[in-house]
Amino acid sequence: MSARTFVAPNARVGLANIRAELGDDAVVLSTRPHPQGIEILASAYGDLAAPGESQAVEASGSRILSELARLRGMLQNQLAGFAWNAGRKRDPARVALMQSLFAAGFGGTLARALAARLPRGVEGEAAQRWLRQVLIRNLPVVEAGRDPVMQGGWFALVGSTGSGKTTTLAKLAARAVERHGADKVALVAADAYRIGAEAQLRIYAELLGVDLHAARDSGELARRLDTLAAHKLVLIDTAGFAPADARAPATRQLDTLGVRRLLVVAAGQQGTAIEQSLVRFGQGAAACILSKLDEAPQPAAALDSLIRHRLPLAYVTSGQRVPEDLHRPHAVYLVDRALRGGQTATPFTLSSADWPLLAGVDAERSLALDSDVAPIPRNAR
Ligand SMILES: Nc1nc2c(ncn2[C@@H]2O[C@H](COP(=O)(O)OP(=O)(O)OP(=O)(O)O)[C@@H](O)[C@H]2O)c(=O)[nH]1
Ligand SMILES: [Mg+2]
Repeated sequence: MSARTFVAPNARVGLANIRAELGDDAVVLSTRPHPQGIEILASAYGDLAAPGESQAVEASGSRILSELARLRGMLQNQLAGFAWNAGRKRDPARVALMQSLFAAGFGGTLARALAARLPRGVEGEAAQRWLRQVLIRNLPVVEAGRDPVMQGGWFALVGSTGSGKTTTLAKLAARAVERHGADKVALVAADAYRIGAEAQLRIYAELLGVDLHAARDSGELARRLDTLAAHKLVLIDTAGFAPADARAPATRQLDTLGVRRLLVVAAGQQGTAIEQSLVRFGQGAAACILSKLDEAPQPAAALDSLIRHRLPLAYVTSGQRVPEDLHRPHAVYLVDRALRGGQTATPFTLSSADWPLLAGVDAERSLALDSDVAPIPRNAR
């Protein structure tokens, strides 16, 4: 085995030199500080198991190779840790910005994009203020006076099961009755799947004194809509599906009837579920309504998806009361709420010691820690 010593100002440059000279799969054998930065002992991967160089490798066969692979992984993890620490020293503001975003629950795509745009020299509190402003500016909220629902038309509330479509529809209907009068608002129950869906809507229709119609398929809906031309606003309640359900994209066919979709997304869901919902139901939607904000300690994932998809947010809902718990969205409030979510301490919160581990440092130690963790009580399994 032939090992070579590399001296570089930092781990990143050292690694780049090693890769250039010994190949991408070079193995780092040891590192230590050097007056000029860092000294790295490395070997080309092929050299490790070169025939004749190491009889021990041949003799012990796969056991030694797997041990080498383990060491290689460990060293790579340590180098990732060096890179993390080097990055933190080189660009602490960018790293802190990404930490704030991750802690709040924003995703990697948006966090990286924002960190890359942080102007040079903006640090500390100023960097956090910059982040807040950028999020506020980029959150697409529908301005007061441009609310598509109150301007009138045909709207269908679509989205995942239980996201709050029917309750939100009732809240919107109540608002529209106040604005246009009960005779100008009609509801259509187009949820032909869930037992009791029409009955739930009928209760709201009776309370508000508005017409209720039922439509079991798109043909019936088209015919029904033809008869409702005199109404300023028609709100259509649709069946909820899981975003992965094959029937979910069919809700987009409503567009062909001249119906505009309002995507109802529960703010407290996992980022992946929100993203799926936006992709499967939300493409081409008129606007989004963020529901159940009261149940969302970390609504950042929802804001993240809205920002990336540029889907305008028309309303938020924050409780079960009809019509009280329906509000116009305020970007400042929502962004502050999302960033504050990163300060909530729970067992899911990352501590500063976790960040380098995430970057891969000292993977061995983290594995060893497993045995130190207190046993999980039986009833919590
Ligand atoms: N905490 C809270 N609960 C809400 C909110 N909006 C709706 N809910 C509740 O969520 C539950 C489901 O609401 P629905 O309006 O029936 O949801 P949906 O999307 O129509 O459900 P499906 O038709 O079954 O897909 C009900 O118990 C509502 O009272 C909200 O903003 N906050
Ligand atoms: Mg419903």
